Amino acid sequence: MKKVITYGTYDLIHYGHIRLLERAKALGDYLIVGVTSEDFDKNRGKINVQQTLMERLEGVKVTGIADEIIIEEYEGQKIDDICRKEVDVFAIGSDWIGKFDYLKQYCEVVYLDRTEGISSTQIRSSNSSIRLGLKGDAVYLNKIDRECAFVNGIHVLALCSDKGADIKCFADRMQYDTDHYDEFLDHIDAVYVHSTPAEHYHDIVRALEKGKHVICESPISMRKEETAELFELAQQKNCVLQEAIKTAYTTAYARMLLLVQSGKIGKVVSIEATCTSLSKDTDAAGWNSICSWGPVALLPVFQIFGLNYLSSEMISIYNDSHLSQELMTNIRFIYPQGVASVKVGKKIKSEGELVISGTKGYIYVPAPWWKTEYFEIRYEQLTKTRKYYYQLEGEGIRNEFVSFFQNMKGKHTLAYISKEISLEISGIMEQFCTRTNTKIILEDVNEGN
Ligand code: C2G
Repeated sequence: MKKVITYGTYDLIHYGHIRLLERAKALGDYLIVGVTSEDFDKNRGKINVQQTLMERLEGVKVTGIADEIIIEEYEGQKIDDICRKEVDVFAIGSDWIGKFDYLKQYCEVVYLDRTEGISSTQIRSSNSSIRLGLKGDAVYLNKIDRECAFVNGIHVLALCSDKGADIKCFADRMQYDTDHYDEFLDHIDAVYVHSTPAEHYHDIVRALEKGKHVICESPISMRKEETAELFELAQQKNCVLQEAIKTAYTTAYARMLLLVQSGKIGKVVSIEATCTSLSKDTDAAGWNSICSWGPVALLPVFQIFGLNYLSSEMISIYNDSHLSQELMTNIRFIYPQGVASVKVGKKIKSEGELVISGTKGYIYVPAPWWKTEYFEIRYEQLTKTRKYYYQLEGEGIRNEFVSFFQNMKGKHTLAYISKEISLEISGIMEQFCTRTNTKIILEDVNEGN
């Protein structure tokens, strides 16, 4: 019996896939089809897959062409499969020409002509293309534009900014200044807001009132009540309102949370998160340390311990009596099950690590933990240390926009930051601004060279 094997994602299975399977099968008597797992696809940069692995397996199954279906989970698995299953022919589409020649030492390799004029990418885009506009002045918008190019179905086509010239990527696309925000909104389906924290609320209200979906760089607003109002408006208008904290969408962070929840370090009793950066434009446009770093540092605390803390204390250190030059802020939360401490600063430097301590061991995420690909679970016995690595493409921004896209399409599978957490984050911003429950330290710092 001549055995043939082929591999693919088979997302939204189409005529091109079916033709390939038929021709592969015709090369022998028995066809094995390897369907890629979600992790495998993510690792090779394929992030826009719309169907789950189960749906894709089912898609291949109903064609009735495959004699056996397996899951492709790891790099190098093809060699393993070919040897173990005594495969005679490896077949794949001509878009891979040359890439699998290394398999020739194990079996015959055949590249079959790809069917022109059809692809999953095309189907995904035509199903549902979203016109995205960017609102704000930050240079960070360049990054968003660059990363959105990897997200199928999202097209960035307009910018609304006072400093359009600084945002390099927009030379040949629509640009509006902030006086024309309403006109800008008329040209898009969804907006990414990264104006100043104080402007977020108004920018979001106007977008939602026009029925536009919103993804807003955290914090959504500086007052808990306002954020609640925005979520209500979003619901009335049937729009998505999503908080953008890119860390939440990185694979390493998401997996780390799952390991904590599954009890790998026992019961969690302490969380310490530090985020600092030294930048010249400190506090530019209201992006002080609590707005810039607070939401990301608070995220693991609220996601692991929840929101029912018994008490909290905020300590802010300033180096001027007008309280305009904040050096750093520390927030301590007391929970029934333990304590959490968050340290953020834009005029100090510290080790930007995350440590989650439990009754059996602890998780250590090295600096800069908010964009890490790597973490360790450590135990009393050093030999028991486990290291985890998950490749990070685009600092989490790509996944963030895939999640936003899926939310807009009504698939809530990737909503990582709950509304309740968004509300609590705004509450902390409010606490900082009103100095409620806050200790102030005035540090007379004479900066040396
Ligand atoms: N295909 C084709 N014609 C198309 C589209 C796809 O012949 N119009 C072929 C591809 O060449 C591939 C198979 O159908 O052989 C599955 O395609 P995808 O689902 O896009 O999977 P792909 O990313 O090519 O995965 O490690 C190799 C991968 O597993 C192959």
